[in-house]
Amino acid sequence: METIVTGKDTEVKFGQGLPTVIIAERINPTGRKKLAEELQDGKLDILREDARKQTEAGGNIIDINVGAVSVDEVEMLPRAVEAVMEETNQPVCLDSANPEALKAALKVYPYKALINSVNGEEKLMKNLLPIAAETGSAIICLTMDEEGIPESVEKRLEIAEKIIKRAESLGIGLEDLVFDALVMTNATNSEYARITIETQRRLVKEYGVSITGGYSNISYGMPNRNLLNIQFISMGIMNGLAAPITDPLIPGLIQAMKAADFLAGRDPYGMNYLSFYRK
Ligand code: THG
Repeated sequence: METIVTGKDTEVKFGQGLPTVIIAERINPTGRKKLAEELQDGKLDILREDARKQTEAGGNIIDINVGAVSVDEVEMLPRAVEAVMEETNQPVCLDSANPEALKAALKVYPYKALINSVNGEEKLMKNLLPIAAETGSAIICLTMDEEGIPESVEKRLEIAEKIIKRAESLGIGLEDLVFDALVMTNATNSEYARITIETQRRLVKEYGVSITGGYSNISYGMPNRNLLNIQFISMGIMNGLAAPITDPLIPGLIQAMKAADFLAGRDPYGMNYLSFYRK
């Protein structure tokens, strides 16, 4: 099963057995005061630079989150999408829970986008899955619901099953559902990394779906976050991770991913690895 999203003259494919692709996360005002201030002033200079730099660094899909205090996402998300399209041909991932903002952004995006995200909450499934169905977008599905983030793998799988059934009833194919097994900081509970990996393995085994996750979450509160992020992405790649949400500018991350793809049998004969080092 392959998930496909597109930009201008660009197709990005990911799924089991395919090389890992990066959903580039930097366009997000969380923890970035300057970006938040620009968005509040209606400016898009930093956002444009982030789109360009992340593409140059090897980001394959550009996540766009404009959710800051007092920013009207319905107005800002489509403007941000238009700005990103002027800087890069890589497809976009629309990171918002606001159905009106998503609809407005999808209206100005003439290609196939990734929506980020729905979860097992009744209200979200009711509001967001029809938008994915009607626009032919792919959509990230979080394995949580109105009761929060389940600690157990079994409960996360039950929620996945519920979302899959609902999506199927709207005619959304399994290839357009990208599952987020939920990455939480391992500083809080040292089983969290294992729970995420186990959930991913089960989702792949039972449904064959593409897997994503906010991989930078693993290291909150710990020193040398980049090291933990890189290590956890490598572990994910051996265990079915198709498209991590992460920062492609982290030094060494792209190299580690190419190595992990090769070792996980996702880069036959090391063709990508070899061509990376021929450059
Ligand atoms: N799952 C899905 N989508 C997501 C997440 C997820 N979207 C948002 C988030 N989690 C992933 N994106 C980010 C973006 C930024 C940071 C972490 C995750 C981050 N920012 C630095 C900080 O806050 O300290 C600042 C970065 C900088 O200035 O360089 O850590 O889990 N589906």
